[in-house]
Amino acid sequence: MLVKDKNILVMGVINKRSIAWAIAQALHAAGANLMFTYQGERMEESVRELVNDAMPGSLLLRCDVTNDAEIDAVFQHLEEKVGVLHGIVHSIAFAKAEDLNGMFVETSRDGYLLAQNISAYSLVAVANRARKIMTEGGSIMTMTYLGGERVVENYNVMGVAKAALDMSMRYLANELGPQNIRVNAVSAGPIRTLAAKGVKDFNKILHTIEEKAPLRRTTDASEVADTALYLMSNLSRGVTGEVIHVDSGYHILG
Ligand code: 0WD
Repeated sequence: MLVKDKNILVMGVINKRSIAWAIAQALHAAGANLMFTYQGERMEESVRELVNDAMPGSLLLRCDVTNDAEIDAVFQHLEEKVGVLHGIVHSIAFAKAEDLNGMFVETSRDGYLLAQNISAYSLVAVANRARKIMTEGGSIMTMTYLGGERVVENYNVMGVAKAALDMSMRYLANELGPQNIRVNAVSAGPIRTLAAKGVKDFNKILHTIEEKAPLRRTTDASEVADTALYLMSNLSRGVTGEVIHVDSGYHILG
């Protein structure tokens, strides 16, 4: 009954390993009515196949989050087809591969702005449209990482983008609270996905978690998904502006 019949938009599925896909599965199993966005033509077929197989009939909309017209079109479509929106799962980030290793000090202006645009500003852009159709209150969640709180080797420009994302989440939580729209973030431990492929020495990072994290194991996407279910549901009704770490406890270590 947690999210039964709630209309929730899931942004950021690219394949079956995507964290957004694990979240979608948990929400679907709990009876939510899901809608999906995909980045562009290149992704359309694989996302469509995945969604149609598991959740036939789900609305699938194209949305490159760097494009305001595409974001507008998504929410116009949702208003017409669904009417009221209850939740958004924002699980989108991007940085150029060359900016995810080497020296942060050498980050190009382009690379810096691109990471901010896709990984942080997109949450603001989406929330601004969403609030107009979240007429019964709502829950917006995004995905963040420890590298936005402290220096994590090689995370570089993405760490700076996550810091901006975390703070955007808090400003949004403060402004949208009076409308009973809650905004939170889940800080996941490293999970092997396509996005993680861009991070140098990812295996080494996983190994460190297994060795040092309080739970002595890495994070599974299904663990993130269960927390997302909580955030999308009424169980978290008193929680906003929060970063919940689902990382086997690794963030408490100095
Ligand atoms: O270890 C990890 N995998 C962690 C991921 C640990 C902690 C946080 N996260 C975050 C990521 O930073 C991201 O915000 O979780 C979120 C989801 O990441 P994921 O599930 O690990 O990665 P993936 O399955 O690749 O999905 C991210 C997708 C993109 O994939 P690529 O591989 O192209 O980066 O975000 C989407 C795209 O589908 N995306 C866009 N969507 C719309 N417009 C855009 C865009 N311009 N750019 C990327």
